[in-house]
Amino acid sequence: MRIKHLLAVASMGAAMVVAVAPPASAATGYDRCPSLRMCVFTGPNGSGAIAYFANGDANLGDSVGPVGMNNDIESIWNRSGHTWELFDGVGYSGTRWVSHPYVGHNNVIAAAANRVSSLRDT
Ligand SMILES: [Ca+2]
Repeated sequence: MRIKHLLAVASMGAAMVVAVAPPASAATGYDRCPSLRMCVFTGPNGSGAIAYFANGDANLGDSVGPVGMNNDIESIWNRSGHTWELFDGVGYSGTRWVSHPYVGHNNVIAAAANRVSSLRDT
């Protein structure tokens, strides 16, 4: 029983490390964003936690895909090469904002800050 408990804790600890560990390059800020991805950050100017997407996420509040980003996106870098849509509702609903490619990284507009709940490649 004791062994089982320790294994469960160790496993959870390992998963948490994977989720928050920076890349091996120890990049910071916007530089953490891989090419060909849509990157979103919980803080302004590429600070805070990062999540990145190839296709999108219909619900940032569920456990499918990155977690901890729902209503918590303050800056983005669209390196996907495509136009993306961001929404304040889940399932691509509600107020819609558009992110164009090739414009560099930036803070989201004030009206969208900490309000995005779904996003997708168009
Ligand atoms: Ca999700």
